[in-house]
Amino acid sequence: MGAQESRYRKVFVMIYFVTSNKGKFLEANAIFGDLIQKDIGYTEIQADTLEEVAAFGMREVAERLQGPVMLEDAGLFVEALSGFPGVYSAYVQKTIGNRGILRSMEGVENRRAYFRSVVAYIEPGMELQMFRGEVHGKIGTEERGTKGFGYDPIFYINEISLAEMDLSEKNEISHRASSMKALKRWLDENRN
Ligand code: ITT
Repeated sequence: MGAQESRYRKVFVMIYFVTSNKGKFLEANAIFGDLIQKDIGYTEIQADTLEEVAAFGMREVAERLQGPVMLEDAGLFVEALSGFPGVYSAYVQKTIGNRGILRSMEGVENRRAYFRSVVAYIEPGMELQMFRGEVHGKIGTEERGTKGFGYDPIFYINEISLAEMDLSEKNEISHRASSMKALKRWLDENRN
């Protein structure tokens, strides 16, 4: 392969990760190593599932960016709140935040909850691919830790909150790590 061709290949294989969330980007990039963050925004429709939100967003984004593109929609699903905030997680985090979730869980015994991540990927000439990951845990009774982002301080696994874990520890177990690793496996098998 000549220098010119190898330079072209390198540019082509770099994947754009469309997200406004630096924390997400850092976690994903710790798995891929060569992602490019694109904070260009896209329409997040009101829908029943993360898959619908991701697929709709991807249609818009794929028209605006040439080359391999991924985006991810994630949510926190609390069992005692019938899956809330779920697809409304971004809005709820911005409005009532972690304190609001803790307040709505006061006196609630069933603290079970999970995070779900759906990553969508497309490249020219290929069909849309989606991969899902989940991590199950509990809503704590207080915010703990300063690492991570979003709901991490109130989401506990074995008495430790995600915000108390280093990025590498979170990436051993998280919803995002699972969906991203599934995408990475698919890319390793399906791209030259
Ligand atoms: P983009 O859509 O621009 O990627 P976002 O932060 O809006 O960024 P989501 O809609 O996927 O991302 O996330 C919904 C909410 O859930 C948002 O408030 C996040 O902070 C939060 N969230 C997502 N993943 C999380 C994680 O791993 N730990 C804690 N909170 C998370």
